[in-house]
Amino acid sequence: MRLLTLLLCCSAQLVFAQQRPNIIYIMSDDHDADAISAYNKQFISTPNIDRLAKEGMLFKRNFVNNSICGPVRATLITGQHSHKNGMKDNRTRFDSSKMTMPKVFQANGYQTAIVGKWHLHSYPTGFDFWKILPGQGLYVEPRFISMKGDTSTYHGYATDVITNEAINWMEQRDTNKPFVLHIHHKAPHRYFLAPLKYIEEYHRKTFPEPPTLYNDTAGHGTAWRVQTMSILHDMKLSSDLKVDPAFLMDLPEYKPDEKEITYYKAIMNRIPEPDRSRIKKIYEERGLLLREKRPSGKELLKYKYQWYMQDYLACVASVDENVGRVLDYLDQHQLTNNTMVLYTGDQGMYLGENGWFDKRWMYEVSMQAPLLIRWPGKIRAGSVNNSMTQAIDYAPTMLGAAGIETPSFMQGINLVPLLTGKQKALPRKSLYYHYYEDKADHTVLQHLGIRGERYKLIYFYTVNEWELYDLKKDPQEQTNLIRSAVHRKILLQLKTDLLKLRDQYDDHEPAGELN
Ligand code: SGN
Ligand code: CA
Repeated sequence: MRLLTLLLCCSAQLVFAQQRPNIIYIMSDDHDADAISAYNKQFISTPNIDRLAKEGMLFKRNFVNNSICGPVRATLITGQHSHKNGMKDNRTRFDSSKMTMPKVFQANGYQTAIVGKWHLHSYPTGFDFWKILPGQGLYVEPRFISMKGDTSTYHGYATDVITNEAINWMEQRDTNKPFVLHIHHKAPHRYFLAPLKYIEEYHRKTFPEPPTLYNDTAGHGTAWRVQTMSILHDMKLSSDLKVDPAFLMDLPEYKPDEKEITYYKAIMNRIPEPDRSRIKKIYEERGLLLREKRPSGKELLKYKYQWYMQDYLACVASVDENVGRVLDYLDQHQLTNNTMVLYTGDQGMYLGENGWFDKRWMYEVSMQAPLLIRWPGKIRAGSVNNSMTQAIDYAPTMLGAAGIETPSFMQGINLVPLLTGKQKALPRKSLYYHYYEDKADHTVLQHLGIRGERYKLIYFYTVNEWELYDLKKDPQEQTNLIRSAVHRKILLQLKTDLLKLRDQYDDHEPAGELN
C-alpha cells in the first residue's frame, strides 16, 4: 500500500513537473529595440525574433534600472536594483553566495543552465550547467570557461557557437524535469563583428539617419559636454569600423594610435581564412573612400554612422538567425507549447541619436530595452503591452510562470497576470533609475532619477545638475525644463515621488543631497 502511495505520489509529481513550463531566456548584448522589426521596420527585418511578438506579447515600454551590462545581468538573476545586489558597475565582482533566481528554480525542482556572456566576474552559481564567455568574450573562435574552471577555444562565430551549446544542452538534459535555459549572446556588442555572409549582405545598405544625428551638445548640461560616446570623435575607424590602419597611417586626421592598431590586428587575425581575406576586401572600400574623399566633420559622421549601422545590424541578423534555430528546435521536439520564451537586450543602445553610440544614460534610448515573451496557450498571440515594466521584473515573472511566488528579497513585479490577460495594466506609476560607472569608457556622469508616465527627472549628483523632460512633447529629450516656471509644480511633485521611490527601494546613497 505504502509503495502504491509512493508510486502514485511520484507519478503525480512527474505529471506536475511536466506541466510546469520550461523557460528559455535569451539576452543579446546591446541589442536596441529599434533593431528589431517588431518594434521598428526602418532598419532591419528580424523575422525570428518577431515571431515571439506575433505568437506572444510585445512590451512597448520596458526599461532597465542601470543601463550597463553587468549590473543588468545581476538584476536579472536577483530581481533587485543595483544598490541591493551590490553590482553597481561593470567592474564589481558579483557575490555569488547571494540568493538568486536560478537557486530558487533549483529548489523547486527545475534544471537550470546558462550559455554565453555572463560578465559578473565570479563564476555562476545556481546553475546545473554553465558555459560562459570570459569577460566580454570574443566574436570569432570564442573561448568558453567550463564548469571545471578550464578555458577552451571553440571553432566558429560566437552567436552560432553559443546557440550550438545551448541546443546541445537541451539534447542531453533530464527530460523528467522542467528547465530554465539562459542563452546570452555577445552580439551585437562593440566592436560589431559579423560573420562574412552578413557583412556581404549589409555593407552596401544605407539606413535612415536619426533626426538628432548632427545635434550639437553645446547648450546642454555638464554631463552632455563631458561624455565620450560620439560616433564622430570617439568611435574608432580601425577597431570599430575595421578600416585597415595601412590606409590611414599617412593621414594625420585619421591616423590610429598604437592601441587601436593592436586591437584591429587582434580582431582580424582571429578570423580564419578564407573569410579573413574576403572580409578585409570588403572593408577595403572604406579605406579607399577615406583616402579619396578625405571627409571631415558632418560628412565624416555621415559615413561613420552608415558603417556603424551596417556592422551592428549584420551582427543582429546573425542573432535573429540563431533565435530561429532555437525556436525550430522547440518545434521539432514538441516543446513549443510548454515553453515560455523571453527575448531581451541587456539595455538599449544609441544608434546615432545625439550623434552617439553606447548606452548608460537614463534617457529613453538607453533606458529602454526590448522585451518579447511567447507562451502559447497563456499569452494571446499578437498582443502588445504598454505598461512600464523594468528589468527587476524578469526574475519574478520567470518564477511566476513556474507557479513560484516572488521571493521577498526581490523588488520587481511578477508580470504573469499581465501576460495571461488577468490584469490589463500595472499599477506602477513610475520607475527608479541609478547609474554609477562614471570613471570608465564613455564618461557618463553618475545619475539617478525617476521616470513617470509623462515626465522624467534626472539628477547628476556629482555636478549637482538636474534635468527635467516632457516625454510627450519632447520624446527625444532635447529640452531641459528644469528652469521652466510653468513646470514648477510638476518638478516639486517629481522630487517628492523620487524620494518616495528611494525609500521604497531602500536606496540611500548619495545620502541627504536630494533636497
Ligand atoms: C567595452 C567597450 C565600451 C563599452 C563597455 C561596456 N569598449 O569596454 O564601448 O561601453 O565595454 O559594455 S571596447 O573598445 O572594449 O569595445 S557592456 O555592454 O559590457 O556594459
Ligand atoms: Ca550591453
